[in-house]
Amino acid sequence: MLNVEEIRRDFPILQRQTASGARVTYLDSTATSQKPLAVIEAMNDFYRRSNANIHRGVHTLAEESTALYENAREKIAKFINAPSARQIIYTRNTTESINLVAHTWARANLKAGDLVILTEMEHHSNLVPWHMLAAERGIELDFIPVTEDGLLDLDACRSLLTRGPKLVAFTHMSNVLGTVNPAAEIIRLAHEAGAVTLVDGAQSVPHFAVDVQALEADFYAFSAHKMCGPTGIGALYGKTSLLESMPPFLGGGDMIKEVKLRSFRPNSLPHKFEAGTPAIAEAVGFGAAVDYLSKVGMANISAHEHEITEYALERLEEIPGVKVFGPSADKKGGVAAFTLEGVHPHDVAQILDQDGIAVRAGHHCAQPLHEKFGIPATTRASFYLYNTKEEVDLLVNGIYKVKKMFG
Ligand code: C6P
Repeated sequence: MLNVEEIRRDFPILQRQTASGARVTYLDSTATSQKPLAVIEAMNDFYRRSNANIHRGVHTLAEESTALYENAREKIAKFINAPSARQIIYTRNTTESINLVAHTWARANLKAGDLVILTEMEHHSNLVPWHMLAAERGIELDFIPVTEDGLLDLDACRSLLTRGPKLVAFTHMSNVLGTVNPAAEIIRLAHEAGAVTLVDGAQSVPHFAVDVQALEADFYAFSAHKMCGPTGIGALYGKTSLLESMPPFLGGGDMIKEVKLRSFRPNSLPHKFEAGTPAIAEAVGFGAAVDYLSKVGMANISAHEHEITEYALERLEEIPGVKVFGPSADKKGGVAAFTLEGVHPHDVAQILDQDGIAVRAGHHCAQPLHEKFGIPATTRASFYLYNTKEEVDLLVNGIYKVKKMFG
């Protein structure tokens, strides 16, 4: 199990206070996680010692920086059990990873009338790229419904699959309901129906062990900043045969083997999809984040989050007027999105902030899901390896304070 007090010492930001003198209670890791010293120092060291452009120079610094960039790719591949680092494409984030698939694989393979299946619990980054393709190409979209208790309706999924979709793209874990979807089963069903699968792993990779080979995922997208790494970098995993058959994404330096005035030959994997000078220090930080999480142990992290979430749901549900969305703790990760009767979610978040409690309020980039539940917004608390039951108590006390202020 985790020694949370020791872990908290790894995160300098958790020691700070707000202007009012309150200690920071960070319950917003679903938006972005905090960064341990190991990540901050890896990036600092990179700029102090090794900074140079990659894949271009023969000098010592260029070779060092290239090695650091590529070593990080190896670590990331190992972290999700990808067969090869060639199958890890660096992107800016999950959003760009999904857009990469929509721009390359989908534009090369989908035509008017082809069906893409999504779910009602998707983040906008796994909705809007498909809306854009629907407008451009006339592809059809349909959605696996979400049940009242926040689960995907798998019977409805099976029936949608009889319509022969070309792609099934879904989130492994909802950023609002916290639902952990049965990814292996959905992928198996989708493959039986002849569809390619794309998994949005923005909320899964940071919180529990993900094995892309065991899942048999065709594409898997995630972001470094939600898993103790820096902003500005993410990854797309893909099966080699798919990645090799896809046209490049952006054109420019590094993604080519040869350029003539009127033509070019794309580079081999993974460089074919990485045009221009990439986020090199961020890749180094991403590698350090993966090292940090591996050292703590993903099984320990998910067990700790489960304990905190179970406690949080229990305590939140005690508060009259609070309604928590999503399934029970055994079917979800560390997310508790809730409404408080008679108080706008933004007011809840603002009053909690007076005591240093950081939560997010709004639709969390999942507007259709909120619409489904007939609400414009929720207040969302989310938990990670550094959160404690005492912080849950502070949240609960804060909500009682809000209730008192609003009578
Ligand atoms: N959700 C949240 O507060 P990016 O921004 O590309 O790193 O991640 C996008 C994304 C995609 N899918 C899911 C399930 C997500 O939760 C997110 C990011 C944050 O919920 C910021 S909106």
